[in-house]
Amino acid sequence: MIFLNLGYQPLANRYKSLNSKKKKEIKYKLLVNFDPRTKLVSIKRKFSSKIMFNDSYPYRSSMSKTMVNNFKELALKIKRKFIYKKVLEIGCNDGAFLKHFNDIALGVEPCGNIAKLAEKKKIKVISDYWTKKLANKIKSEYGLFDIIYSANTLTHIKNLNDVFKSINLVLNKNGVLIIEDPSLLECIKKNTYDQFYNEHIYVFSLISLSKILKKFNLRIFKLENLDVHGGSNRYYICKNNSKIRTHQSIKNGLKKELKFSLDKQTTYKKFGLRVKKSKRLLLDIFEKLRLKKNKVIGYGASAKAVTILNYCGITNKHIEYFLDTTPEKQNKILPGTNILIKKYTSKSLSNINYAFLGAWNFKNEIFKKENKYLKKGCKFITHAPMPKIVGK
Ligand code: DWN
Ligand code: SAH
Repeated sequence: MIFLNLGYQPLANRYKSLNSKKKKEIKYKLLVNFDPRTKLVSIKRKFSSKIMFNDSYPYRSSMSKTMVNNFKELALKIKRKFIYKKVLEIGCNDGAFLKHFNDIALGVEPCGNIAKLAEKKKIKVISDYWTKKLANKIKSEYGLFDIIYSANTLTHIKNLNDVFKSINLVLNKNGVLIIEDPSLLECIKKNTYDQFYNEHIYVFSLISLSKILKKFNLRIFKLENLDVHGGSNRYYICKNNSKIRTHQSIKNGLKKELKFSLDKQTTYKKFGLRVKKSKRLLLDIFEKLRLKKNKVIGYGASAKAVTILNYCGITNKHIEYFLDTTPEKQNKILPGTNILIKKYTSKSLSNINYAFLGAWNFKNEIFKKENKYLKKGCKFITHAPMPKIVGK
């Protein structure tokens, strides 16, 4: 059942260079589907990894202290709780997690430019896509792995059958697979419709992921709810016949999702209506500020911001420019909006009254960093859970 139509959207991480500013961008209809049988939420038009992830991919995991700490804390936890000899990460990006294991770590990262950043941290990286062919190659060269980690990556890969068959090939008998992704429950609760875009092919719930894993004789034995990326789930998974016992958090997590009716179509229909209302309210805020000739900029040129702005029809008429700390995004155009992205400096907000919070998932980190300007009256526009202007 299609429950959300986010209109025509460009590929979210395809930032345009200034010389190709006038070139027409290709946009695709973005529809989001709930399957009442499998309970899986996915986008209708699914792109292959090769189209989305290549040597000009701009996303770096280490651009926020929040994520750097998140990966560090998990690494410390793994060191405390598990016995392991080797750690594999699928979608290791710039090595923010694997740097804590370097000599026993192996990373898989298809984007050559980003893989290089991980290699600079002395991590062994294979720059390729996660497939059965690659898993077999890794198995013959490195043997089996005790820990396999993948954050915000497996949901980006169209063929989940291939993903989990490949993982089974390299996971040790009593090994642990840890998957971390935005939680569907939190996304529905907080109206963060921008979690649905071309890279987020699937948004997992505990209900849907448990069903998928059963087919591959894999079992989720523990669930952790995290604050990162607007509310994420960290799933600890083992082979069905592993000695590891299933933790109470699984029962509790399922209960929570069922209580919220995450398995029912009506939940998604109501969400679809809330999203339409959210669009109207956000546009209202921008239109009012524009009519009063207020200067508005954007803060954090995230893929999620691309989705929000393209859905709501917000362009360079409403937002003068964006600020971002990522070198790969600076002096480029935010896809589909004609808005220029400028380099962030610690003084960037000195004459700014209004900034749209594109990196809303890092609100705490950003508010702490910009406390001085917030106190002076700078305000942020945010879209979730419902559009509003926030400040100090
Ligand atoms: O799943 C994905 C997640 C993990 O990362 C990928 N599909 C792509 C990407 O999604 P995103 O672009 O929506 O991620 P972020 O991490 O929400 O992006 C935040 C952006 O804001 C980055 O470009 C960095 C920037 N930023 C900034 O300029 N100043 C972030 C912080 C915290 C800051 O202080
Ligand atoms: N794990 C990091 C990066 C998430 S962004 C984090 O949580 O911050 C998604 C990452 O998945 C990108 O680095 C991308 O190159 C990688 N990726 C996408 N498709 C992939 C595939 N088919 N195989 C392996 N990695 C993939």
